Amino acid sequence: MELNNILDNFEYHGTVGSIESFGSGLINSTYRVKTLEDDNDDYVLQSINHHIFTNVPELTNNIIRVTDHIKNKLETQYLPEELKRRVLTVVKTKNGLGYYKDDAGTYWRVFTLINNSKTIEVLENSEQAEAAGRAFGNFQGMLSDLPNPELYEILPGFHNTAMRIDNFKERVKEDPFGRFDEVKEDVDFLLKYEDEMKSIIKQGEEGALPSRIVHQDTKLSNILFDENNNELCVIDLDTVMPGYLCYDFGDAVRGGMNNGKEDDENLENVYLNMELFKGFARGYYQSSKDFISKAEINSLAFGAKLLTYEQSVRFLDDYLNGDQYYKTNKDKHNLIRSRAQIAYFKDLERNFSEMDSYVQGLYM
Ligand code: GN1
Ligand code: MG
Repeated sequence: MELNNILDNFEYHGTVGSIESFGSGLINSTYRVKTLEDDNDDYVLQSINHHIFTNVPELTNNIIRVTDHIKNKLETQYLPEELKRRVLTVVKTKNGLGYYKDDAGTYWRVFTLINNSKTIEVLENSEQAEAAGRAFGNFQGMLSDLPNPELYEILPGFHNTAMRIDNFKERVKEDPFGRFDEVKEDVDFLLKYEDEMKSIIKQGEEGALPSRIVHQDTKLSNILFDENNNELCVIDLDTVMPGYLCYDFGDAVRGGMNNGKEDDENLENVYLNMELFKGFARGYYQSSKDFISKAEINSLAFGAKLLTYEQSVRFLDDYLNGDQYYKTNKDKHNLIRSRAQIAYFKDLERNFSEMDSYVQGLYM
């Protein structure tokens, strides 16, 4: 399908100069559209993986509600040109919809590209980590008064670790691709933590942790920064849904404060950078202190272990299931990813008490 023709269904302005592959997501495919004129915006064109996000109209509706809400909040603070850098803008189709379905059944959407923004692939210092923490806390804070109705639960039980573990055990039993023998030790290791890892869902069900609107995919590359490394806004809003604060805190520590890569094959590289963690926690504290509860503060450092554990379960589950969910680009990629997450989890275990007391200390 010609990307140019797809784009023509949207209300964009200017002459398309180039369309190039963009970003590093494991689910959707993303392109940057450059327009020739200096005074026209550039755009982000995305095909939505509707095998995963099966209800695209509801997905779109969530994103429009979330971005409109943030826009209304920030309107008094920023002039229009700057406001456009602080929250994503959905570009509608000529029929007024937030997505377009082509003849092949592929769904597309367009956002305005945020001017003079960048992502940070690897944090260089604790100031940057602090900005990242502020960005995610601030995002949660801005959505803490999103009016009813509740957002659509686009991926039910997305970070429901208890459900993930139960599904994983089923998969292990079925072993559809005969890969279990190879991963038996990994499975045994993970299942030792079953009860501990189910505790957050339990606290939620018992009413100890409030359900809130959270981002749920807080990798570092989902924050846009300006040229001076100040946070501008949070992107990739597909999984914004009801959940717990510790999911976002935890997933950011999982992705952004690991000295190694998510799929590092050299496990010696994989460990927590404590200075970055502390910076991140300080930034998160600054933007969450006005709305966070005591029980939620207690859950934050644990969230790092939880999300890392869950991610290793998810990667291993996909490996056992023949690699159908995550894009992979080498043999055994999901297994490599899962083992890197297990190694990181072990390091978080070692560092847990220092992490937890540092976080608790901030809110004292
Ligand atoms: C997926 O596509 P991307 O990179 O934004 C996944 C996250 C995982 C991440 C692991 C909807 O995110 O939950 O943490 O890969 N998103 C979905 O890199 O499953
Ligand atoms: Mg994502």
